[in-house]
Amino acid sequence: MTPEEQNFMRKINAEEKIEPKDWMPDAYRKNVTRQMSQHAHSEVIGMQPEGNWITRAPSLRRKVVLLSKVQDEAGHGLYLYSACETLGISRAEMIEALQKGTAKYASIFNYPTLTWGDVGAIGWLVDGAAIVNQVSLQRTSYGPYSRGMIRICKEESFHQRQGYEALLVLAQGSPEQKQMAQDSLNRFYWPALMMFGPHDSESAHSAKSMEWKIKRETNDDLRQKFIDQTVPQIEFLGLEHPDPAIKWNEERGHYDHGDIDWEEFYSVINGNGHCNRQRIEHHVAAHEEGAWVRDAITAYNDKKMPTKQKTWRKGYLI
Ligand code: BYC
Repeated sequence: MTPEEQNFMRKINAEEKIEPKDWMPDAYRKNVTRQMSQHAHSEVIGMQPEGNWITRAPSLRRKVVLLSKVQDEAGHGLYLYSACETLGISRAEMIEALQKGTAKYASIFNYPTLTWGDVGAIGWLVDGAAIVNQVSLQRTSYGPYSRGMIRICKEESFHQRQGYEALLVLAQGSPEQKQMAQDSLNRFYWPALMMFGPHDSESAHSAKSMEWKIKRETNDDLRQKFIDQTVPQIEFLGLEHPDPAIKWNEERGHYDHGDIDWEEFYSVINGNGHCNRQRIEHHVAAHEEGAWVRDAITAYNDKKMPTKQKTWRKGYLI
C-alpha cells in the first residue's frame, strides 16, 4: 500500500470520517458517488407517487401533512445532491445520468399509488424501510453523507408516523376502509423488502462497501431488522400479514419469512416496472419546464457576483 492508501485505511479503521479534500482511492470516490447520487434520485423521484395524491387528500389536515412531507423529500434530494457534488461531480451530470437511465433510483417508486391507503403505506413501510437503512448510514465513512443522513433521519421519522397514523385510521374505519388498508399493505410490503437490495450473496458492491464502511450493515441484516419491526405494527393495525410464512424463530431471535420475488425486483430495476417510463418522462418534463428558473439564476449570478466567484455551470452552482 502507498502511504496515502495506508493513511486512508487508518482513518477508516479508526472511525474517522473521510472529508471532501482528503485523499481517497478512485474506486471509493466512484462507489460513494454512485450510491449517494442514486439515493438523491430516489428522494426526488419518490415525490411522484405521493404527489399524485396531494389534490385528492381526504381532508385539509391530510393535505397539509402530505404537502409538507413531499417538500421534505425534495429537500433530502437537495442535501444529497450537494453532498455528492463535494466528490467532484456536478448536479447537471447526475441528472443527466438519471434521465438517460445510467443511474438508478429505488425500485419502490416504480409502483403506482392506486388508493389513499397507498399514501399511508408509503409513509409507514417505505419511509420505515428507509429509516432502518439510513440510521445505519449515519455512521457511513464519508463525512458529508453521514451528516446528511443525521438530518434526514429526523425528518423521516415524522414521515413514518404520519403514514402509520393514516393507515391506523383506515384500519379502524368501515369494512371498506379496512379492506383498503389491507390491500395497500399487500401491494407495498414485498416491494418495501426489495428496497434493501439483493441478497448479500448477489450484491455486487457490498463487500467493498462494508470494508470501506460506506455501508455499515448488509442488505440482508437490514432487511431482517425491518421484517422484525413490522410484524407487531401489522398486528396492532389488526391486519393480516402478507407473508403466510412469517414465523418467530426462537433460536435465531428473528422472524423467518417467505421468499422475495427476485425476478420482479430485477425486472423493475432494469426498467420494466409499472411506472418506470412515466417517472422519467415526468422528471424530464419538470426539468425542462424549470429551465427558465436555472437561466434566471445564472443571469442574476452573472450580474451580481464578481467574476472570480462565478462557479455556475448550466444553471447549477458547482
Ligand atoms: N432499487 O450491490 P448492491 C425515501 C441496485 S428514498 C433500485 O446491493 P448497493 C423516500 C444497486 O444500485 C430513500 N436499485 O448495491 C423518498 C446496484 O446497481 P448499480 C432511498 C437497486 O448500493 C420519497 C445493484 O442493484 N434509500 O426514503 O451496495 C418518498 C446491485 O445492488 C436497489 C436509499 O437510496 C433498489 N431497491 O446496495 C418516500 C439508501 N437495490 O448501482 C421515501 C441508500 C439495489 O451497480 N442506498 N439496487 O447500477 C443504499 O443503501 C444502497 O445503495 C442499497 C443497495 C442498499 C439500496
